[in-house]
Amino acid sequence: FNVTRKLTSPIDGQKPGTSGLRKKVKVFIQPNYLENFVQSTFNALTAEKVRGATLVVSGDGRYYSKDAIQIIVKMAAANGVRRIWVGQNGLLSTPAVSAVIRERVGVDGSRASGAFILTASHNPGGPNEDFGIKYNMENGGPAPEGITDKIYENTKSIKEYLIAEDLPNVDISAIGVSSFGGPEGQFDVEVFDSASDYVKLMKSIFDFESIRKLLSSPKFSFCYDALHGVAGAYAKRIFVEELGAQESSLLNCVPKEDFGGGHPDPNLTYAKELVARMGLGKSSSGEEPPEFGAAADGDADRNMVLGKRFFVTPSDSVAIIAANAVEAIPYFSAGLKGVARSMPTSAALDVVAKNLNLKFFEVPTGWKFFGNLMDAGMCSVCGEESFGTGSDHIREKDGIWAVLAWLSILAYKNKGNLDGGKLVTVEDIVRQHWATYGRHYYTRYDYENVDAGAAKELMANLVKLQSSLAEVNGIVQGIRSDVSKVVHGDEFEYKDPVDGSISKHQGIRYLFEDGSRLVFRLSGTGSEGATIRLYIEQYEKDPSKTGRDSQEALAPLVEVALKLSKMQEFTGRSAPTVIT
Ligand code: VG1
Ligand code: CO
Repeated sequence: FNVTRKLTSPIDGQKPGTSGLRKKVKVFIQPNYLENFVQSTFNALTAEKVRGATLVVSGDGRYYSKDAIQIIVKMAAANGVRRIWVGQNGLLSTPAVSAVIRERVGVDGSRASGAFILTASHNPGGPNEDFGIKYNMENGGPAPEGITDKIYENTKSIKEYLIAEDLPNVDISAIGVSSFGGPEGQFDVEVFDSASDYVKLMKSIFDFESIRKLLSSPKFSFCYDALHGVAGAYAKRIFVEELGAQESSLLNCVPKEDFGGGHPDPNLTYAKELVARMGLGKSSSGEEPPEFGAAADGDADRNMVLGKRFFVTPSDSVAIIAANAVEAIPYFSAGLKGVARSMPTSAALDVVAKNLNLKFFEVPTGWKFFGNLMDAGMCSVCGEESFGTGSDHIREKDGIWAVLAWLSILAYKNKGNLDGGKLVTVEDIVRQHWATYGRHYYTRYDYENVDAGAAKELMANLVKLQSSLAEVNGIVQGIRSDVSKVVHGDEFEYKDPVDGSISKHQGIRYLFEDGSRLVFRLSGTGSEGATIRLYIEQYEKDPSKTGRDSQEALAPLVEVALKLSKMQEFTGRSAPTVIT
């Protein structure tokens, strides 16, 4: 093939967000849009990470992925990349990409040093919906801010990109290697099985035999909903083939370019079928629900865990996994190096860390911040309130890992129970956890696609208010006299303990005397307008009061948050788009 230099000019708005660049497909298919971003990424990396390198290109299989893969392959060839690895049919979950970078050895003995992941995660897909791209580094984690800032700077001054226009399209449906000759020598594209490296890694972490026993017990029943995302490709291999679950326990496990028209976001609003099957919500079928249910998002890094008629908040989930990991999961048997959560995630994990005397870190939203801690050996288990949970086995959150972690805990707690005795359920485990550690009532209100200017004004007003706590407390007590006092207000700022880098403006916090918190943030993953996220949390230590309905327990704080922020005045919205 030959290398062509194509003239181009900068296109506005290519700043990567919390997790890469996410835009409507219509934006991505504009001439030069993808090409500019990919070339800007190559230019942001040091030469040895491009020339002669092996890179992974794949994603959640959403609409436009197949075209994007061919373009990126041609650009990689022209930029001197030696080898591209593609998951069969272009499918690799985000956690699988991380595992592939860290673990996989190519047919010729090569190792990968980076990846383009093609996904917009939990955002819908299809010609009128979202596409996305992000770059991961040699540790298997998302590019740090230093690199994403550089990519953005490059997109603002780009003048040309390199592409091997005459390279034929590669057949990504068949496993095998295609080799081509270019001006600098050989270029290979290796298509490989999307699941096998990931399955191997999971088998090295968990005790599959004990999970298999749990799943085959007549007392236990299981259900998994991939929402037509890429998790389906892994669910079948792991839950059915390896662990013996019934095929009928898989819902929506065929990956689709448009996720079947749905919103591949595993929460109580969007995972409707699973929620109904689990006996939650209004549309319950009347049949006896399974003991355990879980769902994933489009790229399979998120998870929702449910028990029979019972919802586990993601903030509780990471705390419970951390509290039980050493006993229940072989990978952690030597102990946890530390635990971490994102700032808006509830403090349930903090209490576990304190009780078990574990190192603890609070980082800004987004997985990239956990990676540095893990690379430095300071963190084993971490999580976010946004249905993200994971560990240092890779450098991304991992939806299927979280499900296997819960199944491991259930298997461990039920060791002697599967033949005789009563099953210890998901709900039992959570209630027991609350009795030991106290409960963090928690909810998140999302206001999606709000006018960007209005959202900015709302945030600015909240920051301004923080200059006088006396004034804030006056307002708060005027709204509800039954909430405690605000003792601190700030904009969260993080200094990375490993590399010393500082991330500012990571969300506005109001901290109350009794441990309650209100947090306000603007989303960095939306593709249109602005999304305001409001996080509300209240700690209850008294075991006799940990069983209340969460929305009811939080009602006073919710009222304070909405009135204090003047949500309706600024946004015109009387209710959030989604409550989780
Ligand atoms: C959201 C979540 C955040 C998560 C991010 C990426 O970001 O709040 O916790 O890490 O999505 O997850 P934001 O900026 O919209 O609040 V995923 O599964 O979309 O890669
Ligand atoms: Co995701």
